[in-house]
Amino acid sequence: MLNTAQKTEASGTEQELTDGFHLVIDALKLNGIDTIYGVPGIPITDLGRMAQAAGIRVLSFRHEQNAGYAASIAGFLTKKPGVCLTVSAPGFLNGLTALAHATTNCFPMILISGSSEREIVDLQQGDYEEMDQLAIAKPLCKAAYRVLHAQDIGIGLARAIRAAVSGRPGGVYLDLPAKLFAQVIDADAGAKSLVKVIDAAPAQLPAPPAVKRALDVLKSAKRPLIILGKGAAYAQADDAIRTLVEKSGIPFLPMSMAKGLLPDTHPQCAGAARSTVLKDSDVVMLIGARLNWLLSHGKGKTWGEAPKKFIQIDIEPKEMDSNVEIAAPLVGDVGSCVTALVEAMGGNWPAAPADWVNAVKTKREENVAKMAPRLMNNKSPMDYHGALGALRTIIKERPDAFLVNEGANTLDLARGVIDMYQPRKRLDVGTWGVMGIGMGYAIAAAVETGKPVLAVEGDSAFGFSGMEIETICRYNLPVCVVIFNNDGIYRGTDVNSAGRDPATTVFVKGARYDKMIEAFGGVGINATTPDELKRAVNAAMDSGKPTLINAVIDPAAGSESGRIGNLNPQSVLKKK
Ligand code: ADP
Ligand code: TPW
Ligand code: MG
Repeated sequence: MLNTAQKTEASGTEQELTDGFHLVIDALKLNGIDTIYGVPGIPITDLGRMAQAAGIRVLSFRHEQNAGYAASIAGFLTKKPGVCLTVSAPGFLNGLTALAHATTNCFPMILISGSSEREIVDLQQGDYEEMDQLAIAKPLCKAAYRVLHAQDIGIGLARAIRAAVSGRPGGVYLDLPAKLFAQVIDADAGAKSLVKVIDAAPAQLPAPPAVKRALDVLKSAKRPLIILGKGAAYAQADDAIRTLVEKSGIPFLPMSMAKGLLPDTHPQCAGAARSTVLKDSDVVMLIGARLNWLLSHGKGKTWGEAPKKFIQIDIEPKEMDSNVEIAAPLVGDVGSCVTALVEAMGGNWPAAPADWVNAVKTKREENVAKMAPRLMNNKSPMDYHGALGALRTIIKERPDAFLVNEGANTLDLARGVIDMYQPRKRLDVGTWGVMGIGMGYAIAAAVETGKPVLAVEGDSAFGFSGMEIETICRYNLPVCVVIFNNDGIYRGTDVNSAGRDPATTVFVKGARYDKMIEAFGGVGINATTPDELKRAVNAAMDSGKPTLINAVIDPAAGSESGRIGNLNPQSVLKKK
């Protein structure tokens, strides 16, 4: 820090000085935060510049929401808080959706926002971009802090980091008013004020009686099932999880972003027998997965008539009994809990009941065989299965590539069709089913890991973050975006019965999204058959060049709301 501090003459003695800008940067660096996603402007323009000069990677986006989504998924991938940096009021609000998203999805993220002068804001005297940001952020994140004095920057950032990654991870807001950045203090005092967070996410071990209870319930099962959620993926306890699954011999079902924790082709994977295992299982062990809407709240038709017992591993004690009774709660981090289970199982744990294991296997093979011919069709315009059949092969051949995925039909069908082989490679809409994560996620995955990214996007989904293809080209990232262009949301065939404007769910017919990326020097390709699509994606992945492929999908191929049409209320009174 001292080399960046200014020297001044003060009453004849030389004093090393530092300021808020330097202290923020030094505090980030001290805590190993080496990447910032954001949009520059007052009052953080110089912060971005200086951070870049100090060796931090600062990625400038076209919209804060996309920078925020990038930060959130960087947090998921690295277990360090992803940092998003925004300007006051409107920039802050643009980033806030992503902060709430991070909290909802249990991803560690810090939204650092500049803000206007407290004295003016608090008296509502109309400052430039005036807004009480701290108050607005509070209900939407795990914790929110404001730093008013340069000597508190170190402790403020330390609190933000610890709040983001400890316990259940989530979003944290850090408010830095404009005046703070230019505050000058003694450099030595500044250096001493910085805090390197020690053991930011301490291991949380389950109590031995809770481990025993869980194993007793598991042992009593005739039709056991393990469900892996994105909390299990986040934990990076991959070996321990594999050992538990294989030692127990129990079929496992990965939630969307837990796909690849064990390969989808693993003999115990029940992904292709989902409805059977949910309905017929009698004991279900949840590992880092909530019984929220994505699992029908643990009750109702999806789960069948027979009584069920749940074992739940989660770091958040309040998650237990959130929807149904949890017979064996195991509160702790996934790594510690799974390791404790494996140890307590000992050397002669009984094999999972063979009739159940075989029933699941048979069902799964039936479903896979049913799907296979649909994936090989070479229709033009393509249907979803034909196009996804091509992409499925690409991920099989390139298992270390990331798959970013959003849309409705484009999401639901890709999730089912594209097998994943490695942990944390499938990144998608998450708990909210939100559209708009696509380009932010793709950028962060490439930046954080250097690995190639395939983003499979509905044409509507892409539109929410599409301008970031300029960002992808600017940083020359190995991202290949495939747009499933069916002329609209769910389908491109809707007609407005009043005849004036286009229907609400349709877009320009035959749009050529591939032309967009050409404006920024990227490669644009129009693909009308699965073979063309496969060739184009392989070329993009080989070259690592930013590429956008417009995959022409039959506008009539999709269904309303994809696979969650049951959640879509429809009027029985509407006029024909
Ligand atoms: P999915 O959508 O894949 O079903 P959820 O987001 O609903 O997964 O659930 C993830 C759960 O994992 C959350 O309840 C969260 O508290 C928990 N979790 C996150 N990280 C850890 C961890 N390291 N150890 C234990 N539980 C965790
Ligand atoms: C932030 C509502 C869910 S899915 C979707 C929308 C607008 C787009 C589906 O069309 P797409 O996919 O992407 O072309 P396809 O293959 O079915 O045609 N705003 C936000 N989030 C959500 N989820 C919506 C709106 C929605
Ligand atoms: Mg579409």
